[in-house]
Amino acid sequence: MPTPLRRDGDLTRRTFLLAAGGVGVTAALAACTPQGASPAPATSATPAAWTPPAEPMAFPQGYTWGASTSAFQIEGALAADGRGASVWDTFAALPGKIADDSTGDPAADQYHRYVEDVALMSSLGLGAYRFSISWSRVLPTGAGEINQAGLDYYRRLVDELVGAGIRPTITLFHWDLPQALQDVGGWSSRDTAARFADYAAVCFEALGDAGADWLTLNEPKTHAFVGHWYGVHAPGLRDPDAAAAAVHHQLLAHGLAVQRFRESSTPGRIGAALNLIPVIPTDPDYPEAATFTDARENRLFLDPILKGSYPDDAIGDQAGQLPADPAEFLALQQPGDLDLISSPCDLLAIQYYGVTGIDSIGNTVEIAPTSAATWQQIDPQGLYDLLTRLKDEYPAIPLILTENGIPDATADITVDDPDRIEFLRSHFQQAARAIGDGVPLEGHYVWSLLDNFEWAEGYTQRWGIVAVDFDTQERTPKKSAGFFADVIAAGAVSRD
Ligand code: IFM
Repeated sequence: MPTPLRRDGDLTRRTFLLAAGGVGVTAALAACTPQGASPAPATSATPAAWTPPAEPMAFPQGYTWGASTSAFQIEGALAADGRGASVWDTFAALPGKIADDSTGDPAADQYHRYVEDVALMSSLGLGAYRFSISWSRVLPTGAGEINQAGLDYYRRLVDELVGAGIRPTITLFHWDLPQALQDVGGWSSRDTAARFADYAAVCFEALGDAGADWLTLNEPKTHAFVGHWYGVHAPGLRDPDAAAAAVHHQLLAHGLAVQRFRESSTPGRIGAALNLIPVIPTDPDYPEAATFTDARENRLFLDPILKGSYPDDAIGDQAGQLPADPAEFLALQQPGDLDLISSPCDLLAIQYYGVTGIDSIGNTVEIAPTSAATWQQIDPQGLYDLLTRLKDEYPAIPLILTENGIPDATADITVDDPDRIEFLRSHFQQAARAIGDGVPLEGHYVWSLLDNFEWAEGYTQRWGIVAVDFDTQERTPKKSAGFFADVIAAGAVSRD
């Protein structure tokens, strides 16, 4: 059985000592969930075991520098041009679900301001822009007749990007399932995977000429766990078996879409975007719960896609496991499913926000400083550990890091973001270090281009390198955007 990630002995010991003063909370690690929050104890920053060299660390020629967003978080225009409702429209309208009672309208109104936003990207020197397509803009009921006006929006956006020399990286599903599909079972239903493949084929046909990098799913873990188990995201279910079904059916959807991509001979590359998290046992004598947590958080998604099998320790009633019925999960799987899910991909996209400690009984332990998003335990070296683990334990595949970032320390609009500069600098350094050690990392995308609708947190967390005034829609690059532009221009990150 693979062991969860461990550092060198030094760090493990230090981590353990820090953990002794940490706060245990029920394990809830998928990104964006307030359930991951624990009152932040005054832990000192975890000192890195590695220090960057004095000279700037250069990135390879052709390294992709990008920024990411997603449709529901930035587009606004929820009622424009025939768009259908998604589960997030429904969920955000329920009282008490969103911290500030906001909705996805107007968000950053990119639907109407994409020209300005692409110009902004150009001014920063971005080589790629990752956005997602709203399924219900293209197919308002999730299937059937195409809404040409919705599809045309993405055509205009792609053309604008390509015209500016910016490569589109297109996510097909970033959690905004058409409500009409939720009404007939959502991801609990196997049929949703087939509907997704049809929708993907529509997008390949309409936008395939751009030679984009395509990402089938964004963070299937977060959508399955936070949306179907914790009930904190849409569709708001609290049912571990529904979460397990959402895992399998999303992964099946991924495999079917990869197959349609190959059949259509669409130029470009395809893969999935997984949020992964190093899991560090805080009691080295009892690492089992951390091993199960690693299975649930990481291997449950990596293994089927890259190895064609599910780990046998991710689901069950042990501390750290997804508490669904393993027999029910097995019954969802039909012959050939895992072959489909492991259809060869061109790349693996990973999203990295930090690490977690797990104690002997499966509680989350704070072992690193958190950001304003208290689920996020910041540890740049964890990125290096994760990247080298992928190289060492999985079949070789090009990697791109499609999300990496922190929220501002304040909910108020600001352009002064020294923490983000430090976060980016230290993560760029660890990425360069990993590349130097043979990791096939080809690009790094910051989350996020713009302040936006941060799901259950509404507009109370600002993750952009560009500030957005949601009243006027004025965009103002933060200091971190200037820092990022300098790194891009230099093709290198310096020590400080
Ligand atoms: O905003 C989210 C994004 O939608 C998915 N990954 C994590 C980000 C920050 O929580």
